[in-house]
Amino acid sequence: MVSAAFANRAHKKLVLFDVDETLTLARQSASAEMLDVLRALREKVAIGFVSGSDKKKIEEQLSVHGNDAIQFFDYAFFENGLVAYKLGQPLESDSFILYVGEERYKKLVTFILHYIADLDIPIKRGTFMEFRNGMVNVSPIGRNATLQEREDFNKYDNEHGIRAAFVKELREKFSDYGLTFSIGGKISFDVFPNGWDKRYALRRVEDEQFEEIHFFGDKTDPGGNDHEIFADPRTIGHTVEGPAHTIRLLKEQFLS
Ligand code: M1P
Repeated sequence: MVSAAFANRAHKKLVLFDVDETLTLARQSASAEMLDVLRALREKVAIGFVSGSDKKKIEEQLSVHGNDAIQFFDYAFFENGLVAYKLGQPLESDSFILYVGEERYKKLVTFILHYIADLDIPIKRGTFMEFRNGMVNVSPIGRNATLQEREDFNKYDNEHGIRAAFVKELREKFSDYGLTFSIGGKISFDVFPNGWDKRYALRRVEDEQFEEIHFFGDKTDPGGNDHEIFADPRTIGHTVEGPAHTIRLLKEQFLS
């Protein structure tokens, strides 16, 4: 039985979405059409998003066209659900630094910054590491890169495997840390404790006992940051090739 909070929905189902390349183009805003479709969907089922990104970035992308992302969705899961809201109210958070410990974290940061300093890539910008509540995000080019610089780096990375080599080295060097190194976006990778991938969000909806939980994402292949939640037996997974594809599938499967 779902709680009274969702009693007005036609179906006791939850539909969860990745954000970049699923609800929006990478790091861009949701379209008015996407928000209209989600609004119609929310009349039938509960809806939520699960992103690796932090609150600030997601709000730039989803709090658009006069909406507030946290109010617009039943569940808002930032940083894989480590920072979470249900029906506009915050849920308890967990902490990356408490898990890793200051001393071990310092060794990790020192290694990462040395590694980036020695990297020979076409351009470097700023903010090579971003410390978040539930994870650390690492970018060889730096998070200050412009949209064009992001695209250029992503192309270069696909050809030269910069991030793949980096995470391989980290996995070997820090094998005793219990950490996952996950290449989710275009210019960076996320570092978080094992198990704190997007499945973390699922434990936060367990109390509602939804009859079905659907998940839509683009990086659903092994190694992608949507893979674990997509392949989890608790979800029905859907792979999409971008926001236009998501809209098409939602119209076919839920709104026709
Ligand atoms: O798509 C999710 C990823 O989005 C950003 O990645 P990038 O800047 O590399 O495209 C980051 O916020 C990352 O943490 C997140 O997983």
